[in-house]
Amino acid sequence: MIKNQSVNAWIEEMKALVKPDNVVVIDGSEAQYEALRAEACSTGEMIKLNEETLPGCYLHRTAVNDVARVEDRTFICAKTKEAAGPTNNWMEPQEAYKMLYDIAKDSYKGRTMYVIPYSMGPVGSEFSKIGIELTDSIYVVLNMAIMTRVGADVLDALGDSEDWIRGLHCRCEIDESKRYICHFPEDNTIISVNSGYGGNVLLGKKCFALRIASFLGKNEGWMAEHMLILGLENPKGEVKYIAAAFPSACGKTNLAMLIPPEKYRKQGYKVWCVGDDIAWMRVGEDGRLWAINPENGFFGVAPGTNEKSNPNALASTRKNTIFTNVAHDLDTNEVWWEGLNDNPPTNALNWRGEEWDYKKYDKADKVGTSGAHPNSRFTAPAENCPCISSEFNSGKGVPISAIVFGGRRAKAAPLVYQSRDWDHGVFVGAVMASETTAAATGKVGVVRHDPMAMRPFCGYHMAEYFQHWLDMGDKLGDKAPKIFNVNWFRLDDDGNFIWPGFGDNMRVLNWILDRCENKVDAKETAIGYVPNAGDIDIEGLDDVNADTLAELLNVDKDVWTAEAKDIEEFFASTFGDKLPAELADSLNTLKEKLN
Ligand code: GTP
Ligand code: SPV
Ligand code: MN
Repeated sequence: MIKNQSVNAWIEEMKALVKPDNVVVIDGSEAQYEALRAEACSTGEMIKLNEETLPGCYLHRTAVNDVARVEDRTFICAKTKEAAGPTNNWMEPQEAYKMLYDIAKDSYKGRTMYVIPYSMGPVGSEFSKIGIELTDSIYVVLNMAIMTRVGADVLDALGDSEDWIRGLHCRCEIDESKRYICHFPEDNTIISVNSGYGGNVLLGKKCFALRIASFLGKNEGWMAEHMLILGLENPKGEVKYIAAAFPSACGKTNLAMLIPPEKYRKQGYKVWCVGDDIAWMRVGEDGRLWAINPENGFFGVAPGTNEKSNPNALASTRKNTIFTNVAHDLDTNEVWWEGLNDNPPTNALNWRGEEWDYKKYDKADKVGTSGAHPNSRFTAPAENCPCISSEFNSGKGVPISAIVFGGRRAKAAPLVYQSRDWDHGVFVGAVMASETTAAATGKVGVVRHDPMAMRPFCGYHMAEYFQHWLDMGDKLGDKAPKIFNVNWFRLDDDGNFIWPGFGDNMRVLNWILDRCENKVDAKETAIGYVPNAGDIDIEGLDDVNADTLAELLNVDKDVWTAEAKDIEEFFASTFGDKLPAELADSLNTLKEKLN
């Protein structure tokens, strides 16, 4: 069925290595998917959920040791360690291939090799790139079918080109001690062994669309970013697009699909979702920055998703969705997670598949006592989303007016501020810090530097990545989007969120777009422009008054002096003299302005 010589040659090579019993090429037909779903249900790999209330939906549980991305086992196997840079793990490519091939050898014996031809981006768009993933997991096939564009038309679009990304996934024995997620940017190759969890195995997503693509983007003059894309429509029917980078589990899906507060809805404001996790951006013919979402679905965090926080995400999961590591209500054959509602099921299995008693839930031990794993996820088709943008399938992309960075910061970062210009905006992105979350293994809640929310996803030296951002700014000139920073996660002294967040974040987006159109003034501070009191609309918010807003917007001199010292240490210890001069200049300006 596959005509492309380079694809066939590689499949033959991999077959000889992993020795599958048979090979199935995924053609994108519903009949083939349906047969795979049935097979996965017959082996227990997936559980069919209530067909009346959740048509076409399935539950899957990963191994207990395999529930998140593994950053400490993720490698950039560039020729030199220097090319991978200080923020990546590195392995010498030939050594890495040898180690991985030893692990992968014969690992498909008794199994089927599924060949998934997929496109990141609409098939045929000039933004799009094609990958072939080989996997021995039906769960991976069915997730890729939702998350990417899969099938025969992708092979047609590829033709006999050799420009495609190789991805080999081997479940092996799901042995943590032999789990590796390796990228060979110079060979357009990804190899993932001993995992079955999302970001480690859906190779189109973080591995290709960010780690490999960021490297391609640097060489080809475009950008691959960990960003949502949304369109904000005003009452006149004009739509302006915003791209926003927040680290994992810091609110991209929620912001991308937000429903404006009632007052704004009545006036005619709407938010349209173009993407919730990844943006590929390039300079268009008109000189502006244009973006597409290379994905075709949402791999979203389940806990906390509910009718109030994110009704659009919830609606997206009501059909043809795969749920991973959530609780299973045995009475209704439906799914449940913490934060869905206040009625946990009383006859249920937890994410491990064990009988579960919601009364034993202990906030201090979420992983041990919750029904759903804190990093449990839904894989939902983008077409299910009630607010999906009419531009979603446009191969042309959407023009970006504003770029927003943000993270989880209990103190320091104010609700919103604007950088002075593009180069300063690159500094604002480069000094992002955020509390770690359950999306990756390791300790949760530790503040770490996560430049542009790309620390785990940048496929090359991060100082060069900063330089690439600066170069893009030079190309864009006065057509460059304005750059902002937001923080929805400021805490009061009792540990409660001060800002209501979710739909009310629209109030901040409005200020951002007003700034882009020079419609509103701002106050200059040491860190950048902050809204004047009165310019963030708080009407109708019960828990936010003028004093609270002042607190949210406050730039505390002592806190920022400490922050500047921390940034200086981070820059010096991580990048040394590879740090672009523009960023060192911005740091000096910050220190001067604080004095
Ligand atoms: P990844 O898929 O891992 O990249 O995550 P994401 O950035 O898309 O994060 P997501 O929108 O799924 O949100 C993660 C968690 O943050 C969820 O538990 C949300 O309920 C919570 N969250 C999102 N937005 C807000 C907000 O504005 N305020 C508060 N307090 N919590 C939020
Ligand atoms: C993230 O961790 O940022 C995700 C989920 O979006 S994963 O696909 O696992 O990377
Ligand atoms: Mn993400």
